Amino acid sequence: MVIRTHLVDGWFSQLEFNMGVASIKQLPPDQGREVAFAGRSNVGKSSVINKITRRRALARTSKSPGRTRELNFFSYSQDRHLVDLPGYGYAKVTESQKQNWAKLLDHYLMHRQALACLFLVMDIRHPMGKFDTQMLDFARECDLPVHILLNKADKLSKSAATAALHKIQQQMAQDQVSCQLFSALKNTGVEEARQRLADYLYAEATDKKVPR
Ligand SMILES: Nc1nc2c(ncn2[C@@H]2O[C@H](COP(=O)(O)OP(=O)(O)OP(=O)(O)O)[C@@H](O)[C@H]2O)c(=O)[nH]1
Ligand SMILES: [Mg+2]
Repeated sequence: MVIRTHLVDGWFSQLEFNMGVASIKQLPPDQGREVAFAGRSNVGKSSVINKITRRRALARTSKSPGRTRELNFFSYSQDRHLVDLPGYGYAKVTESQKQNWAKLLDHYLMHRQALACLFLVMDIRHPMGKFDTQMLDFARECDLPVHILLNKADKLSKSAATAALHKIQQQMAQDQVSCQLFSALKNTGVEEARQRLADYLYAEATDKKVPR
């Protein structure tokens, strides 16, 4: 399904940072629809969000891992959110902080009705790490669609990047999981991801249903 470009442009241009959530009780009301960006620390989740929404500095990025420390909600309205999740695998935090994040993330992923799709960002050079696989297993159990972005595709030759994509696609030959190449640096795959994100967030607005 294709939502018209001018609608998508309008929606994404109006997204605003809404809140950073550090504990379960701070979560905004579970209504409407949202897409969350998950992935290992430093894979480029925040950079991907900025590229897809064509907003230079909507989400804060950093060269050093561990930049995003809360669930950051970017909202178009009370009913439409993008969520930038803290990266998993970030070592330089205390054990109690790690447990706190894990608890919050587990709760969010398990109970959030508004969550329409998980955009799982991986570094194309090191895809399918332990946490990625856990996330995919979990999503399958909950019937939650996942769109995998193999980011930093600029770090590989075109043929190596395509080979990596095909390998993952073969492994992921199941419903509810799709996969694409992406480079936040070189703008690879932006349109495809943008359209997919718009479908999950806003399909209702055009009276079409997205799978869940
Ligand atoms: N070469 C290359 N570098 C990228 C790409 N996307 C992001 N980066 C770089 O990777 C680093 C991390 O980017 P972030 O977007 O902050 O990553 P993150 O996953 O949000 O990190 P945390 O919030 O710490 O988990 C930055 O130095 C980015 O410039 C890409 O497609 N190609
Ligand atoms: Mg980040």
